[in-house]
Amino acid sequence: MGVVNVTPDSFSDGGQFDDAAQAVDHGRRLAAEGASIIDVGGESTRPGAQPVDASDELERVIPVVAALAATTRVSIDTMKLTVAEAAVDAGATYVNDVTAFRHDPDLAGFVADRGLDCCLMHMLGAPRTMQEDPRYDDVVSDVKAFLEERLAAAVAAGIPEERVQLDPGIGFGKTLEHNLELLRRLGEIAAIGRPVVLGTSRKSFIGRLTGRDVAGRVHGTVATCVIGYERGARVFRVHDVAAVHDGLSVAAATLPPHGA
Ligand code: HH2
Repeated sequence: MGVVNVTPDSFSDGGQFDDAAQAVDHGRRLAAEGASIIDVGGESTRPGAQPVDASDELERVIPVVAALAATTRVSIDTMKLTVAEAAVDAGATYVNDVTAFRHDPDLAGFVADRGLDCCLMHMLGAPRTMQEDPRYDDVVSDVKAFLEERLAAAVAAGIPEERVQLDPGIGFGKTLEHNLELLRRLGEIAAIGRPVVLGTSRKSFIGRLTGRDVAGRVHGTVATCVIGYERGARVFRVHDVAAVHDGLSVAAATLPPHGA
């Protein structure tokens, strides 16, 4: 899953693709590098980010979704029903909601009615405050229980279980140690039985470990994806598709099939 943020303020690529034509070119490049789905977002969820109005978000993402959907599979990264509706009308077939349908519960019914795939992600709190002293009893058990509950809510809303993917939400209300523990024990999340989506790309915990700024976190990102793959993750939401694709190709050829 290649990331295209059509925002002025995303933590790693903010301002680079806030022009629609640049965003479309970038999405096409990521598809050519091996991404099978392009995730288009118009609202940053980085720590401290301010919410964006639906009208601004629509203006940012819809032309990009429409152009990319002509040649590649598109996911819409939004928590808002109105944005998801317009993006699906423009050709998106997957809804990536970092609030797991908690922000807009009607989004679940929409995904069900339109037969879409979706990703439900764990986040503790809201982006503006989520990094202020996050605490868990046991981060992996707590995240797993949350994802099981949101999966059940999605199924109760009419979404077939096969359409749901689950994401532990790396960096969303988590300390460095929480992120590492989730990666280390990702198999416990995969044991829920749905495909696990992993979003480690260029995130600050990699910077904490390597001392690198955002642009220098590609190698650390590849390492996290290979580790995640080995522990059962199957969708990798990344900015650096070519590098991660190479890393995963080698890992997939080398490692025994999951569960073998
Ligand atoms: N991370 C970000 C945004 N959306 N979606 C899923 N499913 N998983 C993630 O880990 C995830 C996500 C944050 O990264 P990015 O989009 O690069 O930055 P920003 O939120 O600042 O736009």
